[in-house]
Amino acid sequence: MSNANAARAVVVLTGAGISAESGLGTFRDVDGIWTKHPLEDLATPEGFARNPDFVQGFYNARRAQLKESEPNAAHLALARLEAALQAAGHSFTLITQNVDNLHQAAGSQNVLHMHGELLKVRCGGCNAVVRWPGDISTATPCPCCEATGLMRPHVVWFGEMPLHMDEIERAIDKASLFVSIGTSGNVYPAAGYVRMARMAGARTVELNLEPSEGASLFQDTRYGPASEVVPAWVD
Ligand code: BJW
Repeated sequence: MSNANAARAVVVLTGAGISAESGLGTFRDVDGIWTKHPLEDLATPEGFARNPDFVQGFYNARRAQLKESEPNAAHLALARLEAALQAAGHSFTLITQNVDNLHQAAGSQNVLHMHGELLKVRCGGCNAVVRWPGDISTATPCPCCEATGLMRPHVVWFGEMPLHMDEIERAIDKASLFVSIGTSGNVYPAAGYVRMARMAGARTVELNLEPSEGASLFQDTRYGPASEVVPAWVD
């Protein structure tokens, strides 16, 4: 039994790096999304208010890219780990900053999407969250309140409150093992979770292509592509 399978309460935090080998771009790497498009225009409520069609077009393009993507060996390894831990009566929580659905496609069950989900849209009027109905423009009416012009991607932009905060903090408070995978550690509150986990007494592990911003806070580190280091760590 590996260390991962032996832990009582495992919390895993994932970021864009885990989906890089599935063909989805990261944000801050050399050719990352924010090097091609200014984040102020695409990932803030102010940017959306200034140019909603541009932002909807950006998210529609990422949805099209997601349709062509499949989970890789790292997503599959985490789904195996969850199944093994649950069979042993232990707990497993997967917190992802990613808006793709590749963890679910790999078979993960307990996934908290703290930055929302690409395949959902939200009404800015009544807050209804619904599955993305296909290409969406600002003129699409809300299926719940029927208001037009208020549908937006169900994602968390800078300055907005991430989702599932209470559930995430409860899981980290009980964690015996905290593992961070494929995230640069630049964006809060996720970047603060390793410190929170240390305070809760958890062992901390970083699996990433290279040391993240918070690398010194991790007790174990393994660097390399997620499709190699994650299965090697899990199995
Ligand atoms: C590989 C690999 C391979 C590559 N294998 N690895 C000053 C100080 C502190 C905080 C703030 C501050 N000023 C403002 C803030 C708050 C702000 C923030 O953190 N800003 C920072 C820039 C400083 N945060 C917010 O506004 C958040 N809300 C908030 O704080 O609310 C208030 C609050 C208060 C108290 C408690 C709780 C909340 C909201 C943040 C929303 C982020 N949204 C985005 C867009 C989502 C929608 C979309 O996808 O379009 O989320 S931005 C973007 O960054 C996206 C990601 O989820 C997020 C994190 O990026 P990630 O995943 O780490 O990707 P990269 O590209 O940075 O890193 C990839 C890593 O993978 C690298 O390390 C590579 O090496 C590695 N890698 N290939 C393994 N094959």
